[in-house]
Amino acid sequence: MDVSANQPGDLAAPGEPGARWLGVAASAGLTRDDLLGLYRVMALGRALDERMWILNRSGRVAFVISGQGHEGAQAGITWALRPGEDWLAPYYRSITAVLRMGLTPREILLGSYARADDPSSGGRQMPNHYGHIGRKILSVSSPVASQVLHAVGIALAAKLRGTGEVVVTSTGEGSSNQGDVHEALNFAAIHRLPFVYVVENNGYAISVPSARELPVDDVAARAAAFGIPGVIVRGTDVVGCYVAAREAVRRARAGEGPTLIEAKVERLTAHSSDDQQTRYRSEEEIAAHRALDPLPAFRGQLRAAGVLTAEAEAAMAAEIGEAVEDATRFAEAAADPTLESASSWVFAEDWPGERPPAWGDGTGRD
Ligand SMILES: Cc1ncc(C[n+]2csc(CCOP(=O)(O)OP(=O)(O)O)c2C)c(N)n1
Ligand SMILES: [Mg+2]
Repeated sequence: MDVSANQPGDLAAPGEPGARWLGVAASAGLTRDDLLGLYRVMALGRALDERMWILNRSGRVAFVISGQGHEGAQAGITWALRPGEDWLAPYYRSITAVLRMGLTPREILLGSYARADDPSSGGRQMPNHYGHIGRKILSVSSPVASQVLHAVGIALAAKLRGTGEVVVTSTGEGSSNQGDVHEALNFAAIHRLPFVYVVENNGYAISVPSARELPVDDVAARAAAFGIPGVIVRGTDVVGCYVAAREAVRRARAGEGPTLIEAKVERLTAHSSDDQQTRYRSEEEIAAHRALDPLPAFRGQLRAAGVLTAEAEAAMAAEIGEAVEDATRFAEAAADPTLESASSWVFAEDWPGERPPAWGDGTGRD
């Protein structure tokens, strides 16, 4: 079910007259501050991601897996959440989503450098396997899609405890074929759990194109099999992503059950720093995908609407540049985990009582 044509955000194609576009955003409940906040988190996600590639290519961090091209969908969707109150079970491309939910650039680069104060795991996770217990960001699971079951478990707990929390998780479209996803959606739909499943469909699973991953055009079509809404949004349509997520979160909080949101996005980099995409993607295709970059598309909309002035844009770029420099300096200078701590928090006896360790946020740490 493609409802994006019926959504206000769908009118926000690049090139629309600015005033009309601003009216569309306003009718979606977004203020100018919201729009600037959305742009800022997208631009910060991009700048930090680009820095990671430089750090990788200069031998400072071992690995990068990128969110470039996914920023619009992640910003728009997570804007419908309450950071610190709702849960996010991210995946390895979720850099913009975790920034929105409260992870800082310093904390993200501590993870890239595998430093002792990395909040995802104290330096034990792979880079870009984001997590922060205190901010309700579940640590990324390397086996793709396994976090979907974890997220549904959290949603069940939220329902049983009546906390009002909503749980959002995302995967790529390739990962949406895992059995875990079907089990999770089935269970979440039966029990009307406060759960939103986001598929960031970038058309590839590493080198495998979507025609070899899926026998249908849209992952959203599968929602019907679970009796839940399946919504398609475009990652260049940040407002449309927000509108879809706002309705999904409203449903979830109202006890009406889960929603599947499929965001059509572009992967603007190789799969990871260990992949050479020119072996399976032509230069023309890579260039065509660049034209669907959500960051300049949203910037153009904000400029045309008079929301992003030249001064505001320059100030934001300077502030973001400084945040990236600061995070790099901070993580570069931070301490590695000690050798003696290598097996800490691995076995159950290291987890006193019910309280798991909270790396890097100053609580419960040895
Ligand atoms: C269970 C499992 N199988 C295989 C892998 C190796 N792997 C890592 S990412 C990836 C591709 C996932 O593609 P998709 O879900 O479309 O996400 P994208 O990377 O395109 O965002 C694969 C096969 C894995 N990590 N876990
Ligand atoms: Mg993919």
